[in-house]
Amino acid sequence: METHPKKSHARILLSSVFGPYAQDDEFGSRSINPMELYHNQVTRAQGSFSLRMFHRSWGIMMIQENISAPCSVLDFPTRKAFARELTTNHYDIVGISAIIVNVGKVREMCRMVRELSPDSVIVVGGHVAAIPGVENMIDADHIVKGEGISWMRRYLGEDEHAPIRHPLIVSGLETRIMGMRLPNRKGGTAATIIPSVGCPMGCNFCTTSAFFGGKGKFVNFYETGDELFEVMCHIEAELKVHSFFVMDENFLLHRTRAMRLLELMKQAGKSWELSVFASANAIRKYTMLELVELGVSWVWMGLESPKAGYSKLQGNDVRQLTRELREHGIRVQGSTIVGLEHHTPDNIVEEIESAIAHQTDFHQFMLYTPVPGTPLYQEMAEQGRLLSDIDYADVHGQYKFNFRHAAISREDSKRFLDWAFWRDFEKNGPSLYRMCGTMLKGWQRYKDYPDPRVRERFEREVKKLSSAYNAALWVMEKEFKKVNRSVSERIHKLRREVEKEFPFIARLTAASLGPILLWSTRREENRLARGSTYEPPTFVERRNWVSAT
Ligand code: B12
Ligand code: SF4
Repeated sequence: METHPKKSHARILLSSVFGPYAQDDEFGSRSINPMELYHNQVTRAQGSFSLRMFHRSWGIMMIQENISAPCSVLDFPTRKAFARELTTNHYDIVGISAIIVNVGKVREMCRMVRELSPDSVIVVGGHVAAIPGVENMIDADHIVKGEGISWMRRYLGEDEHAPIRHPLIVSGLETRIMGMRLPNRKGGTAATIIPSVGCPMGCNFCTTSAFFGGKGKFVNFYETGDELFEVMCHIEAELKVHSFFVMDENFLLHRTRAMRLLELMKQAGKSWELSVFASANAIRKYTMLELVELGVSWVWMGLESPKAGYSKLQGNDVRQLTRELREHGIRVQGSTIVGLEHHTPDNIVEEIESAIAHQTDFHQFMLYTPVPGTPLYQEMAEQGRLLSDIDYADVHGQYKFNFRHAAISREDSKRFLDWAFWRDFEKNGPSLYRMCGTMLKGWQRYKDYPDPRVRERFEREVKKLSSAYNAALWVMEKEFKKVNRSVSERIHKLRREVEKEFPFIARLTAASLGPILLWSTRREENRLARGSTYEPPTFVERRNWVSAT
């Protein structure tokens, strides 16, 4: 492969695509597609109870940390900020990171680089690279498919097999709920760790699996529990965290690594909390006690549909599994696909109801979407079922089908999707309430557990439940009467239970903080009704910069 003539002396800018994001514009921003995880695809129908937060662009942070060239990361710029960065600093290489929906922004950013910094080499990476014919849509010099750290190291003439250094990443930013911004306390938010990219399960629709090699393949940054433990200890010390958001598509699938991590955690007395993604078959490789001792407190699990035949769900009663996890204090985020091949207008309501009956703490719904690069996309293309006039900005699974479904129209796909979100909210209540229920069960079950690491973790969690969350329960109980009286009664019962466990503090906070939260919740409801949206702030971070000449 060709290397850059300046090798590690090349000055590099790595940028994510420009905002604002939560608006409709000609570059592909969509109001339905904000730069938010929960409000975009999980709690979007939950009004002021929706969990709002931003996440940094970890791919470019990982690349920056693992090269020795002088490098700036520009995250969530405006077009103006991107232009300013290009003109105030000279860059030999401009790297742009994007996913498929943002191809229109990449096109514009390439145009801007050619105009404002004509000597720069343009490198585009991330999922956008999977679009067939992307080289004719954007004016870039290199379009990188798959893992980017090794590519960039090769391009700079560096050792692509050198160990991976992990950047310090605070997982969520500017978290808000019920109209309140949570305080930005050091260590108050989980740290993100990224043990691998890709997933060997190779589900036909899965874009992350396909992008990093497909079935049977993935790229491991940290092979062993020992390596992972070392990285986590470092991050714990620097960021003062106990809690980790483990960004690995199927963390529990790698049992040897996870069990070694547990062994080391026990030896060192680490009372860590892990939020993980895992498929049902992988979770079933563990006993509940192993999961609890490993600190697993939140699991993102694909429910898809029991009739779809995905191997990860084979032989698993996922509803029973969800119940069990929650009884052990593990919050479950379910993910259901709307518009699978076997769905029809006659059976889809029943399928959505069945998904909702899992009673997960959070529930993501996504349209079945053939995304470029996946086996599903290939199959649909071969069958001539892809709709040709759909803007890539609308291919994200939260709007309408981008293919001809055998039984469901494009318009109806959106109606069913929106209904699924609403129905889950109406029947199961705000996710914050559901989480509180799971936390209480965990505390009740494990408060006297012999392992002090486990007790300490549940004690940490329950502190929030016995104070601020109980005030939130008081508000949710009041406000939810308008939506569903029986859920409001269930919230009331839970609040009483919390107050029985913590008679003084829980009542005191409900009485003192409750009215303030009620006021901020109603104010937020009004703001949302007026169309208010949230945007992430811009970040500029420089590394090896001083040594640059
Ligand atoms: C965190 C995250 C987000 C964050 C925002 C991140 C950000 N700042 O942009 C939030 C929650 C806001 C978000 C939103 C959305 N997301 Co998102 N998100 C993720 C998630 C979970 C992790 C991304 C990550 O950091 N991975 C780890 C890093 C290391 O991997 P990476 O980013 O792929 O980077 C590697 C390579 O791609 C490459 N690379 C990346 N950039 C560059 C740049 C250069 C120059 C080079 C050389 C290489 C390179 O090198 C990196 C290291 O190997 C992924 C799923 C996943 N597991 O990756 C989905 C994912 C990226 N999101 C996805 C989607 C569809 C969305 C949404 C449209 C929501 C939705 N409806 O699903 C919105 C779009 C918002 C918007 N307006 O742009 C899809 C992308 C699909 C596709 N093929 O384009 C993914 C893959 C999820 C999925 N499986 O469907 N997302
Ligand atoms: S198990 Fe999940 S991450 Fe793995 S391929 Fe299937 S959908 Fe993708």
